[in-house]
Amino acid sequence: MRVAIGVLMAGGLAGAVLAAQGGWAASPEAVAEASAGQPGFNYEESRVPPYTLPDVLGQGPNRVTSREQWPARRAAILELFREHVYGRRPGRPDSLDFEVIETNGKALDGAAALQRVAVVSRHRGREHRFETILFVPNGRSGQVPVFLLLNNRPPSNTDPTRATKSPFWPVEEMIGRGYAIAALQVGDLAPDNAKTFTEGVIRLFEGDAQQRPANAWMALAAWGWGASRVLDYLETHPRIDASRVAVVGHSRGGKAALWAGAEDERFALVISNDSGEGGAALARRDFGETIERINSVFPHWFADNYARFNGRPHDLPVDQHMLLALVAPRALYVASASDDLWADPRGEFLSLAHTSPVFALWGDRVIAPDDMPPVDTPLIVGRRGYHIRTGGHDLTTYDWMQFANFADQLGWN
Ligand code: GTR
Repeated sequence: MRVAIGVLMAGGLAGAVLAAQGGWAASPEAVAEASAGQPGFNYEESRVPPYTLPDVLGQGPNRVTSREQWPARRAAILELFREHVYGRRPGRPDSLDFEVIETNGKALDGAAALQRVAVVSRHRGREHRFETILFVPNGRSGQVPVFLLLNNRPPSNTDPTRATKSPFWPVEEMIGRGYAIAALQVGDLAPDNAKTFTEGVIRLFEGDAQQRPANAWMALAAWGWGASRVLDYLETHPRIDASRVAVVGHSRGGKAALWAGAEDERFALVISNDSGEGGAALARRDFGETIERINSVFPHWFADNYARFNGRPHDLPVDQHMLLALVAPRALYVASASDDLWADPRGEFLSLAHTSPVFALWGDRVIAPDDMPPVDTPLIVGRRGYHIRTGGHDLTTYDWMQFANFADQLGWN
């Protein structure tokens, strides 16, 4: 039996919007498995309490009614996320250089050109370097679009020798689709542990400073900062179309990819895979992981200010649909997995749906809350795409092929 949940949009919109459930419903097996795996959290749709989302277009006389008014609203929302959620990241370092580590014009049996490049930042007498790996298809002439992965898994997933091939970064398949594909290793920017502040790019900018403000940048913001520096490099690459760069991330990498796309409007396509809490999923929707849990287990991911909302998501001045809306009018793709209830697939979809008032400013059709598709049935509406894949928390070749399909539809190929 399907249950309708009431979602009241604050301000602007008259009355309550009833959000019926769409095509997908979690299987009882997935609910049982999630409950056993991470007990003490809600995985029952019928137990999600009603919630009120902030109106993405704003309230009162300043409520946005035209696309010309969006940039000011966008800037205000971005500031709220910097202050309360992800922290404030710096701009470019004092100097930035790109050093070629390796080139091979005939990689993949001649199908692609491989480049490994060190991105070298110098700032206040300190130096930081990290590597990016790039494959560009030889079978396509001219400048080509590229997908940049923020790799949060071991480097073997982005093996430049291709001795190891991982579906997490399916080079051969993406090259076959005519797209370039790149990666960076997130831990090279900021270790995914307590050393976040003492190694990596936060140290590059702040040295050994002990006191950090409660809105200081943390690991997720540092990873996205790295994506922007790779984009700086891609802008110099003769074979890359820098106006068509997609930033992609899975899970914690997906949270970082969304924030990278918010902070850097040069990314033309932003892709979140299973990003969940603090990513695409609505914070106010009590399902799966919570703000309190994420801040206690991963205190180095978000600005310290975010912990003020532990157990109080309703007091946040934003919700994650507003993060997704920051991508407009660029392209946005959100992917979920049917057994990944910890990440709240429906909350990820609803977040995307609630960006509709913003994308509608550019004429895109509304994605309604009850438009959630069944598994393995991608939904593409103008500049936005969504799918929920059968299976668990992972980034797979299926997911990548949907990203490529979406890019094709955007006219990238
Ligand atoms: C989990 C975390 C999630 C997600 C995941 C991952 O433990 O609770 O928010 O980020 O890790 O990155 O795989």
